[in-house]
Amino acid sequence: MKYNEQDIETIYNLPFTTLIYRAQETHHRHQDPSGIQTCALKSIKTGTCPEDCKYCPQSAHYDTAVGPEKLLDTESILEDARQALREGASRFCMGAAWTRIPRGDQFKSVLKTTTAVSEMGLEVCCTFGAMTKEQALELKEAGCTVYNHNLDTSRDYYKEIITTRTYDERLETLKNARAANLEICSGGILGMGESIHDRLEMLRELANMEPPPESVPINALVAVPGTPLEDQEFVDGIEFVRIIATARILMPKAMVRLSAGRNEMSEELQTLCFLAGANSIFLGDRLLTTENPEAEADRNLLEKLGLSLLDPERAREFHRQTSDSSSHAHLVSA
Ligand code: SAM
Ligand code: DTB
Ligand code: SF4
Repeated sequence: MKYNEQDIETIYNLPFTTLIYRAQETHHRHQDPSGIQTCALKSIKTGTCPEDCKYCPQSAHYDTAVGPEKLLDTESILEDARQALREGASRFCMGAAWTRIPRGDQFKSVLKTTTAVSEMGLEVCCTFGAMTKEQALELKEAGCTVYNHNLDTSRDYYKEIITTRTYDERLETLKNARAANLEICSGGILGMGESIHDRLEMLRELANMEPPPESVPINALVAVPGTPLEDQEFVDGIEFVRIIATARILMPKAMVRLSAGRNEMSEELQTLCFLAGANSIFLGDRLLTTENPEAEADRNLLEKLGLSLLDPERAREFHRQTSDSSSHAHLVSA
């Protein structure tokens, strides 16, 4: 079933109480309701990216405080992976400021790191820019489980944010990831000046993929000095929660990740996001280049809420129990 604009607007505009109720109903049917997936994030190659993404502190087009760093070697990345395991992360995400995955020694090194991290018992997620189907197959073979590649916003608004690559190129990479049997992690950023319609169009694009992404990261823009979006106001909290709830209802089986911007959110706003169906966070005091809450603060919050670290096997068990026929939202009217 494909969602149309009207279906999605109807869900988004439900009275807040009903929206959260529907999101919770979906969440309890398809997910372990008390489990929060914890992912660690590591920038393995930072800065001087040739793309002009207006939100990104790593773009070479803007003068930000992010200094360039060459690709890190396997051993130093493994130190972070060990710490991630100690802190209770179940997934280790590696990000690189590349337009596309390079060929040659750098890719070989990344493949070696991927294998070593997966052998530690962590799920590996990579986000390295565009990739071919062959590269996707090699990553999969090396032990990568998931590829992150965000649509970021609607097809229309994309052109306002990035001019050096196209929406279709993004979709092509996601197709290549799928063809190699990699899981897909794809979402976007709220608070870049886009309209609510743009946000819903992005969700429509994601929810209509066949199959939809297994993970949907929803980032709040972290307005970084030096980027063209440095003066953007932080996204409205209630609008943010409505998008999380809509994503949960549209993509019942996905992990909906409350991603960048948590450092700028109160505990109460994050809690509303969990109520709306978010069930994944980045754990550790750094995202790629910006700050994230301390792991200790996150553990305290989860404890206060009686939520626990999600066991990936338990999560898969919940997903297996729900039949395919119920994997699409029940459309509801107010
Ligand atoms: N270069 C690769 C790419 O663009 O796919 C991977 C790394 S890129 C930094 C990964 C994602 O981080 C982007 O797609 C974007 O959604 C998110 N991101 C980057 N800067 C951000 C910011 N200032 N605030 C929120 N999210 C951001
Ligand atoms: C995603 O959607 N958010 C993460 C991850 N995927 C790679 C990245 C957030 C980056 C925030 C800006 C920074 O720290 O540089
Ligand atoms: Fe480069 Fe990715 Fe940042 Fe765009 S979002 S500038 S592609 S690192």
